[in-house]
Amino acid sequence: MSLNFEILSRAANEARGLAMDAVQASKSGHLGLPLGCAEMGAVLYGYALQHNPDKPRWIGRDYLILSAGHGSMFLYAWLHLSGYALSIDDIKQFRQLHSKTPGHPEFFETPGVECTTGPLGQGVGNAVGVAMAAKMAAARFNTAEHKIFDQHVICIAGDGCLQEGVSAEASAFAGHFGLDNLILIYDSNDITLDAMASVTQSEDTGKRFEAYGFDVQKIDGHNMQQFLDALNTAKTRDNGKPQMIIAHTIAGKGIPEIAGTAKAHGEAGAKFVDAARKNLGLPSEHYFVSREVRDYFAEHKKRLLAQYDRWEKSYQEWRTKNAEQAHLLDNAIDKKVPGDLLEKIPPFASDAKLATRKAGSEVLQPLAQAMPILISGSADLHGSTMNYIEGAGDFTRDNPQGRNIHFGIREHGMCAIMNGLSYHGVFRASGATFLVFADYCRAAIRLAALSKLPNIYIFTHDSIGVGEDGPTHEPVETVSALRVLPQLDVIRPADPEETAGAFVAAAEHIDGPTLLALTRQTVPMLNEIDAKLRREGVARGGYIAKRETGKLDLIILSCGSELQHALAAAKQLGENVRVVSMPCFERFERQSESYREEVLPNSCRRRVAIEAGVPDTWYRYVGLDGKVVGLHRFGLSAPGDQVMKEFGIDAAHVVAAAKSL
Ligand SMILES: Cc1ncc(C[n+]2csc(CCOP(=O)(O)OP(=O)(O)O)c2C)c(N)n1
Repeated sequence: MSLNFEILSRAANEARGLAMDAVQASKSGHLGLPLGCAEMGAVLYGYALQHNPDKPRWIGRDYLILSAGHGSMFLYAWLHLSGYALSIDDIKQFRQLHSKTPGHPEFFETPGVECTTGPLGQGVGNAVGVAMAAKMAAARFNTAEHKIFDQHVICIAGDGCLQEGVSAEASAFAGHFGLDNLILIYDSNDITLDAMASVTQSEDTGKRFEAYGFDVQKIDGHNMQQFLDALNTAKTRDNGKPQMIIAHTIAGKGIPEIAGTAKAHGEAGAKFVDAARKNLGLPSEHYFVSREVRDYFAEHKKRLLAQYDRWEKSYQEWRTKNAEQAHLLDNAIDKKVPGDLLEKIPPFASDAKLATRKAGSEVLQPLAQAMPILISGSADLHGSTMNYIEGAGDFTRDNPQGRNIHFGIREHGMCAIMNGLSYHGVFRASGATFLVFADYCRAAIRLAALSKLPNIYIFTHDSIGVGEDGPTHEPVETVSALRVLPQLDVIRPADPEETAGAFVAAAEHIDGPTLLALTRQTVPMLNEIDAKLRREGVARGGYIAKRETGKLDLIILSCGSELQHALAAAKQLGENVRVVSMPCFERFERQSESYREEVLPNSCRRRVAIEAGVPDTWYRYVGLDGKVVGLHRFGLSAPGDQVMKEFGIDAAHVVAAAKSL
């Protein structure tokens, strides 16, 4: 079958019309991209993409990721025309309360939306992650006879996406690891939001991507044949290179008053829409889709479903012949986690002296064995973060089965790529760096939380206990800053047994990300707390680590490497003192009110918390009457125990604080 230019041009203009009507009605949104990329949308959705509108999560589909998420009406228009469960009424609700058509694409909210995008550049990182996951899945599950995973990942990015550093990190990674299933379409329209792109960029982006290891083609993005040829070339070149198509387009094409200028980017064109619609041959009826275009897409959908059926038949054969692999894949997609993970982790010797990062390393091995889909990467710090899966190999061009990912010194890219792995939906992504660099990752972690991706962040060197490396490497505000991110579990375990509980809690938490904050320095085994309680208590977020023997009149709260000081202080303060271990605020908040009241009874207002960091988040639990032993300044370069001492992070200061209440 060849391209039917006439009907696809018409579809492009009708998609333009849908974008214009929706933006006009909501008095907000972005017209530049949906209008500028309309011809490419027609070729992709009307011809080239392998997908199934009735089964948006079909594992054999091509992925289309709109990194330039502000152009969301592009996606909504084409998903609607393609026959996804996205009605014209949904389009009419663009950007309205609880609609399926939010301002920027949100994963979960709209069938056919692969990733939450909007913060520019993230989608490029996501696409790289999806492409990596697709490579891994092909290597793990395809057989000579059955190619279950055989797809392309197409990403549409604008100048903004490619100006952002995260896309550079991710693209360099894609080039290095030879992700030739990735096709990056650069919507090169020479404009950004404020001005012409030339005001802020003069680099040769094509050359830059060639230097990353991409193949680069340049086309007129309004020429459907050129675009299709470029797509086909990109799909069939077998040279181990990711592909870039630089599509020169006119932003806002169809509204002459603003087309090709920075005004086209947003909703400024909305006031010219009535005339523009006429010029495009659209009738006065808004949200118009012609019978011919509807018929074309209905026919096209039949072709897509037939293609899907062929895949499904081969898939069923594969399932019969590879029952064990099929079972593994089912469990992976359903995010099933083995129920007995805690039992798989041997107890730590009661006289062990380990940093929690080292304990984490020991915990990770049996977990990784029990969860063959668990992937563990590090931003060039495996040696320090200690999250290398022994015997699982490294992910490389030649070994896509490898489960250890060397992300390089690309923390932001790593986290955006991890999001892509999770969006893909087969693998569990974990990644590691020093906790202080969570700030480099934050934009991607925030999106993981928003999209409820079950990522596991193994972030080590979690306090001033880092010591000699000094204040640049000593997080003081980082744990608290992460605690305020909605939908992110932050777990800071106190000793090796709590670390075991923390890793299992993270593995079992499948509807959102978990960040594990682990120490660089050795911590003692807290044997005075029952080992089973330490392991299982973490899952509840907070638990009574030491119960008072007399009448309760003081509660000391802590977590991580400071819990030892809370316990030591309690010994000095006598029988009426309770110690609460609070490794994860978010998990504790999800417990029943009665459980929370049992652990932290309202009646006891004499409370002290200790953490080697800024005190603010602890006031939630110690209240106005309580005190927090912490620090409100940056750390120091010196041996870690001396830095702790210098700032009074010890039992003596807890005792003093308690006595002062
Ligand atoms: C990280 C980030 N910074 C800034 C913005 C705000 N913003 C949204 S679109 C845009 C302009 C992007 O230009 P381009 O990618 O060329 O998009 P076009 O104007 O062609 O639609 C800006 C600055 C954002 N969404 N994300």
